Parts: sequence; structure tokens; C-alpha cells
Amino acid sequence: MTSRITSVIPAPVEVHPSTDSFVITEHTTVRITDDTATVAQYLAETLALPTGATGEITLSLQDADPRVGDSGYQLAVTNTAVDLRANTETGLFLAVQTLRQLVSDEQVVDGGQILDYPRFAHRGTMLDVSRHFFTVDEVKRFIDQIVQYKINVLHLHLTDDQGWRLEIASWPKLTTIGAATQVGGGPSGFYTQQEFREIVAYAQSRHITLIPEIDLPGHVNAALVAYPELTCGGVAPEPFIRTGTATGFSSLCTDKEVTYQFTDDVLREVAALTPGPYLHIGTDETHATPEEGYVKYVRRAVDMVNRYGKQAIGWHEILRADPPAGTIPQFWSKADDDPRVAEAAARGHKILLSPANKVYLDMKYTPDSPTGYKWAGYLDVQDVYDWDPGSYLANVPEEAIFGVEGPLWTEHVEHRGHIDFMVFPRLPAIAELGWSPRESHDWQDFRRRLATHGPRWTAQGIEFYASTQIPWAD
Ligand code: TNX
Repeated sequence: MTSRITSVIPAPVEVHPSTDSFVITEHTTVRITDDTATVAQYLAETLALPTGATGEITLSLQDADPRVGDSGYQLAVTNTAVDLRANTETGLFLAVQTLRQLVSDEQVVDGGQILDYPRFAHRGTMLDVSRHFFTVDEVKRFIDQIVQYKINVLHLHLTDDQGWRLEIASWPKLTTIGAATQVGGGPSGFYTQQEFREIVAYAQSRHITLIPEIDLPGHVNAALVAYPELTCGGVAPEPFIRTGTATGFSSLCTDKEVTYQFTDDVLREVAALTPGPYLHIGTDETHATPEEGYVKYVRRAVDMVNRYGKQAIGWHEILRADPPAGTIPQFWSKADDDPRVAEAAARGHKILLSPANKVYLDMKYTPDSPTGYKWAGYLDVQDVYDWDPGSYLANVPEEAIFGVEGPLWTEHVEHRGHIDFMVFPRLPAIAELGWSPRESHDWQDFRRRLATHGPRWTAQGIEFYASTQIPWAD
């Protein structure tokens, strides 16, 4: 029988199990202090416990080991007390996520000590709400699922050929016309700015940085239908908004000044809605944009993002425009060697890793998977788990790696059951790549630990894929 304290995902830096155990009873109380009140309240709600001026479960922002830094934590469980310690609220919040994994159905918490902190700053996932739209509540549910694995970034792919999903006050037809439908046809939706603020606030309350993506200058058919003046010919594309899955066929007209006015307005409004430091501007698969126009456009767009106080992220094609070093390319190709990316790393760019053949959450697991693509390969759990972000790309040193992100494109993800199925159990594997020290990486041990998480997902109503690679616990 392995204990829960040796089954935490992502694997902590240090775990020292003990023979103690803490039993949660109806009298167990979470102690609230002024500086830890928000996280203490969240912990109490999550474990359905009362709070008080005293209590056996304590949180502290004092005297943490300096090694835990600004997002790590320490956790100690004895027969009589549970103690969470960190330098920041984020650290305490992540300690709560570990604690949740230590509690059994019988409300027994495994005893021992943990000291923990992340390997990479960015441990993300992306949800494409354009190809299929997902409601505010569905996004919140997704956030609550992913925080359990210390994912700290949610990238929302808000616009694409099949739908524009964020209200832009200065260009209202983007959503009154451009959000009418989605892949497969039928009605769809968009977020008003108020609803988007609600998502942002919810993410913040879960210590998640939200990165909005407006995909430019390609992937814009929905915008061109809404505003035909953004095409070079000035006429709306036919057919109307696309409901198929083709990519790379649409482009803003990079020779028209109205295109830059549009881009500036959109980026200004999105920046104002975004408390986080990053705006993602897509820049991928622009087969319908002439190269010269692409370079000119991307440079101006990056400049706008910077002027609105944000750092630009783009899919790694963005490097064709030679953007300033603060720009982060998100690497998504299937090759593990890209000289342009290596050269960018040498010039000081941080690289975000989303290699399609490792972490694309829209790929099928096996030929039998009921939904998903296979263009980047079948990705079962071991394919996703067994690689090293720190040494994966030729001539890109670990210091240049910003982090890892698993994108969920949704051409074939139609409802929340599909999200669950594609994300679990692969996202926990990606989370471990982003968080845990390289030395702890061990497929056999990961399989064993992952197996114990299945019943938790079932209890939470997560319809995960029971990969045959994992010896699932009952
Ligand atoms: C490629 S990856 C795309 C997306 C698709 C995805 C499907 C990237 C930057 N672009 O437009 O949704 O493949 O797997």
C-alpha cells in the first residue's frame, strides 16, 4: 500500500513521509489570520471545514525556507496539526493543492513533511473557445480542474476563422456578427467584456495568469465577415463564417491603414481587460499573408502590445518578423531542432514549449480514441510525459525555457465531456514536466502515482481517459 504523500502530482522537490497521520473531524478548524485570510478561507471551503481564531490547520507567511522562493511552500502534517508555510499567497495556495491530494475518503491526512517549488515559471494550458465555444461556467470549471496540478497559466484562444469570442466595444460587429456560429454549425456565443472580467477575476482568485490570444493577421475569417473593409478587396468572404476546420486561408489586408486602426483598437481594449503581463497575438499559419506584409504587420502589432504595457507572445512563426527580445515565441512544431528558435534564444528570447508531437491535447491517444486529430501523432500518457523540456530543443539551453504549455484546440472538442477526456490524464503529465525537478522524472513512478488519482477525478465528475498504460486504482 503506497501512501498518498508519495503519490503527489506534480512530484514535490522533497517529501519525507512519517508514521503520523492527521484525522479531520467535525471539530477540525482552519485558523484564520489577517494576512492569510483569503487562502485560509479557500482551504476551508475546499475541504468543507469551519474557520476560527485558533485551529489545527494553520497557514503562515513567516519563516518559510528561503528555497521555496515566491511560489513554493512547505507543508508539515503531524498527528495533531497541519502546517502550511510560504513566502507568498501563491505559495500557500499551491500548498493547499498538495494538501488536498493527501486527504483520503476517510478524511485522514498522511503525515510527513514536504518542501516544494517549481522548475519553470510558466506551467500552462490553452483552451480554444473559438472552434467550439465554452461558457463562463465551463471555463471556471476548467480552471478548478487545472489548479489541482499547479498549472498557473490559462491561455484563451479567443478568436479564429470560426468565431470571434470577445466583445470589442469599438468594433461591435466582431461579436454581433462574428460570433454567430462554430465548427459544425449551429448557434454559439461570445463573452461580453463583463463576462470576460468575471473569468479573469476567477482565474486571479485561483492564482492563474490569464493570457488572452487574438490571432492575427491570419485566422480572421470571422472578423472579415463582420468588417469587409479589413480585406484587400473590401468584400466579405464567401461563404459566411466558416464552420469547417480548414486553417491558413484568411488574412487581414496588411496594406490598408484601417487594419492598423483595427489592430490598435482591439489590442488596447484587450490590454485594458487584462491584469496579467502578456498578450498573445497568434501570428501562426498565415499562408494568405504576403511575407513582406506579414513582417510589417507583426512588427507594428508587437509595438502596439508593448505600448499598451504588455509583453507579446506569438506562435514561433513570429520570429520571422524579428521582434524585440521581450517577445516570447511559443514553439509548436514537430521538429526538435529549429535554428531560428535557437538563434532567438541566444539573443535573449525566452521560449515557451508546446511541441505538437508531445503536448497537443487535441491529438488522439490511440487510433481508437473517439475524437481528436492525429496529424502530430497519437499521444498516450507516456508520449506526453517522457521528454525533458530543459534539453529538448537543439541548442536551446534550459535557462532560455520559459515553461511548458499544453494547448487544447477544439475543432473536435465539442462539449465539456470531451475537454475532460482530452485533458485528463495528459495535463497532469505536462504539469509535472513544468513543475518537478528533472531528477525526479521517472515514468514507472509516475504511472504508479497517476493511478491513484483516477478515483479522485471520478469523484469530481471528470470523465477522464482510462489509458491502458496506467494501473488504475479502484
Ligand atoms: C494548428 S498550432 C494550429 C491550429 C489548429 C491546430 C489543430 C497552431 C499554432 N495552429 O489552428 O487548431 O493545429 O491541431
